Amino acid sequence: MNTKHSKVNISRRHFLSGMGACAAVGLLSPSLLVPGQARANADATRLVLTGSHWGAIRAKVVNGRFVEAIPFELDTHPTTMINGLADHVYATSRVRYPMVRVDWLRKRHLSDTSQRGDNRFVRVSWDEALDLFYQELERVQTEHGPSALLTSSGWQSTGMLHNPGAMLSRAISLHGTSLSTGGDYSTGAAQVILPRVVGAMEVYEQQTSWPLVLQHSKTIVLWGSDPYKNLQVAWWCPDHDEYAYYAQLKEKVASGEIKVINIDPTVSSTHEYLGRDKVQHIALNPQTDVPLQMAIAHTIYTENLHDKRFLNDYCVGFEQFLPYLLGTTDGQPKDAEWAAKICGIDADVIRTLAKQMSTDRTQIIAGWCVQRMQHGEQWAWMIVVIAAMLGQIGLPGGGFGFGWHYNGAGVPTRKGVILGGFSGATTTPPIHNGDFKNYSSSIPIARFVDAMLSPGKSINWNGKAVTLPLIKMCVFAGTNPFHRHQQYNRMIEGWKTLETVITVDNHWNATCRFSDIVLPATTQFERNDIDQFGNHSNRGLISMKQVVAPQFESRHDFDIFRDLCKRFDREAAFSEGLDEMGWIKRIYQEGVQQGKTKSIAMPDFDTFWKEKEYVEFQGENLWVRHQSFRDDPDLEPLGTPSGLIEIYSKTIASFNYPDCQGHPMWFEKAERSHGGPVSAKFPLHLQSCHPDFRLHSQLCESETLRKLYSVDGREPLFISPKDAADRGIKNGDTVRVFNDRGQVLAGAVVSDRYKTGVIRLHEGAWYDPVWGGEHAGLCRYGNPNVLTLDIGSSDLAQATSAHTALVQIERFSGEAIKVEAFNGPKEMIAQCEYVPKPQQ
Ligand SMILES: Nc1nc2c(c(=O)[nH]1)N[C@H]1C(S)=C(S)[C@@H](COP(=O)(O)OP(=O)(O)OC[C@H]3O[C@@H](n4cnc5c(=O)[nH]c(N)nc54)[C@H](O)[C@@H]3O)O[C@H]1N2
Ligand SMILES: Nc1nc2c(c(=O)[nH]1)N[C@H]1C(S)=C(S)[C@@H](COP(=O)(O)OP(=O)(O)OC[C@H]3O[C@@H](n4cnc5c(=O)[nH]c(N)nc54)[C@H](O)[C@@H]3O)O[C@H]1N2
Ligand SMILES: [Mo]
Repeated sequence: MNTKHSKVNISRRHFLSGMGACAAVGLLSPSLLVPGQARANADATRLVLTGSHWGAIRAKVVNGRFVEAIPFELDTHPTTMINGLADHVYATSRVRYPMVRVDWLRKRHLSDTSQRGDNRFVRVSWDEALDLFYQELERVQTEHGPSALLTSSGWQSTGMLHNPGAMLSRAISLHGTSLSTGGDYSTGAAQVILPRVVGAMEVYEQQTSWPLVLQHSKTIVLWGSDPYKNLQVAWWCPDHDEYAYYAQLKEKVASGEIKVINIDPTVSSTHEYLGRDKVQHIALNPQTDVPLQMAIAHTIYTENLHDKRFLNDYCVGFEQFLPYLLGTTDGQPKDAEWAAKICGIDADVIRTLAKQMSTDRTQIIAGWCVQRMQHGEQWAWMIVVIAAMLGQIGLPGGGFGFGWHYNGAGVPTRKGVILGGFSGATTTPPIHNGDFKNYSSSIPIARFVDAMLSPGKSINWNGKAVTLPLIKMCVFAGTNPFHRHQQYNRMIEGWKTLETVITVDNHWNATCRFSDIVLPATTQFERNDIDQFGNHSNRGLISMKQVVAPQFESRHDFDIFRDLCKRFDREAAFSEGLDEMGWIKRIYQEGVQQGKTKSIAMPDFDTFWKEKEYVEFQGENLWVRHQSFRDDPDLEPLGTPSGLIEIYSKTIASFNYPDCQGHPMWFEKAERSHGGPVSAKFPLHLQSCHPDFRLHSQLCESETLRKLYSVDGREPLFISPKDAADRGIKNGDTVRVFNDRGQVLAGAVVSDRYKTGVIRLHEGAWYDPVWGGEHAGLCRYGNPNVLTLDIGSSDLAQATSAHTALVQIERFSGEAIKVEAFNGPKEMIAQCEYVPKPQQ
């Protein structure tokens, strides 16, 4: 099932490495090694170097068409996903022209917003579209003020210049102040709790160098983490160097030198890669990690295996936590017997696991899915508490880490430069600087639909009170809220209260469908840019050369937002007088200056751009996370109030939140499978993990990739053999997945990698409503967020709880319904008649 080293790529790698360079070059002619410019003129076939979230490629262009993505020579572990990159340019779903929703074009902000989702749009000129955009900004600022305007971006594309989020942000803030948001969907709970516990976010940081882990660790615990799948993509262009270390880990697991334990309801891709039978699987019930953690802590303590010196010298508050752990406060010892009933793991297995973790060096590798749940903060906190009790934090191959599956963590960092890029900030003051009218000026991003539904409501957020604003207008660039957010039918209700929604995107996804104005952006393959090569590894810099001309009427985000700024006389403040190449040159030259301060020599810009096309940095530094703190806690204190690890946090206790108190605790979930709340009605836990063959919703548009995983044209629904048999479901059947929040169709894939009671629909599957905006409306393709629950993780982080959701499944026996998600809008003429939705 996993995607790395697909046949295609494996054979290509072997092909390249198995022959002399000349032979390979001959076959891939024109030469890989001649300068880009010469290549460009060579003949009708060109190879163009560029980077992406999926890695660097040589894009093969034949007669002006991008036909194939060939892995960059320095990427020895390319992902299968690059085979979808040409489709990213040419898919049927490309946004071709500026489009305005029929009724909005007639009545502007007074339109019938319940028609959103019916997908009927009118093509307009760029000038008309940008005039409308500007007029709406002006109207909302004057009529309602900054609290009524929300902008947001997300995973967009790589590139230091073409950063749609920064462009959106700069353009809007040159016009007027607007709502700001905090947190993100990735690590919303962990990034709020961990700074209070260990003084740093932990999630996005570099981890201990792999060579040290491979040398020192005896036990590696993968706790809800699937690096092998998730490292395929990265924020900047990945080099995929970390995969070489996973290959070494595999060898050490095979030889018995390192023991790997996978705590996960499923056999993850990493588990499968390391060897199904070589890895110990703790297939706990979903959402029950905290009871398991408590029982591990209880065993470590009662067996006297805890490191008293570490708890004493490096931590505060173990004594306040202990009465809860032992049950003196609530009469319930959090022992293995207690936990076994909740998490479905035998008490003996839990005790053995605790002892195994206490023997020799243990590295805990924690992912992020388990914090993307109700009370997700508690699990992250308990990871730290267990590691503190083991006393190995700051030792090579010991302690905890929350970022191993992301941005190539663990690959030693090279000495290099980090480019600045186009910034969303500006020193030019805004034209409109209105009053927030007692509404808060910042909200947690995952609660933005709460604001639409309950403006004026007060909620708690990390020690502050937030008054949710009355939002009238949203602008999105580089994010797809109709993939990202939870519980769409609730979101659609909130969406109706918005007067105007503007989206800049390159694919006609469901967010475009639910917008009023849609502006077509170029893809990254239609522009020039520059990127980091490698993330934590800092392997180098890479030029991103334009592969093909902009398709249809798409324009670069840079030009779109610059022309918007022209309408209020801020063009110069936006562009700083530079064009695309001017910016790229400036970004590079700032890097050269930075390099000088670090004694790193870099070629001049012309040599870089026209000849070398990439720069490789040298000097790998081995490093141990938290070592400086361990070596000298007085000189290198953590950023917590005590400077130490806070097993008990006075600050959090002082907030008096019922769902996040002074020390980690087990709280029952709103919905939980395996006998928990709501499971009698909806017995199956819905995982909406990150996809094997996509980056969220990006590349779902690729038919080439969909052929690898879709089932009869729909998103795969992974289900255990028993759950399938109980429902008479066979591999390849179309199934209906439903709960009280909605329903979707999907194609069954029966897999013994899933525990009974656990099913999966990957996040990012395109939402394909039969009639947009209707509650009962079925999603024809299989998007999980139709079914997920939209509540905050707790009063502390107010993060998404996407993974707290139960469903039921049945074989779908209705008439075959065609998937329409990838076909773009229905183009209407401005005078077309209103067609009401059919009554359901
Ligand atoms: N149920 C569930 N939901 C989840 C998650 C989960 O685990 N379960 N995970 C959450 C997480 S961790 C995340 S990070 C979010 C991700 O949520 P998003 O960041 O919203 O996801 P993407 O699909 O990457 O959306 C990026 C959008 O940018 C567009 N785009 C690409 N290039 C450009 C460009 O150059 N210009 C412009 N203007 N647009 C461009 C793409 O076409 C796409 O529509 O999803 C969250 N949602
Ligand atoms: N291929 C690919 N890689 C990606 C992305 C992508 O879209 N595609 N997105 C990137 C982004 S933005 C992010 S935020 C990260 C996401 O990183 P994560 O959130 O860590 O990734 P997931 O794969 O969703 O989940 C990791 C593991 O958690 C397990 N899990 C689920 N529920 C439970 C539970 O109740 N208990 C335990 N113990 N384990 C559980 C899942 O079975 C899965 O194996 O991935 C990044 N990498
Ligand atoms: Mo994420």
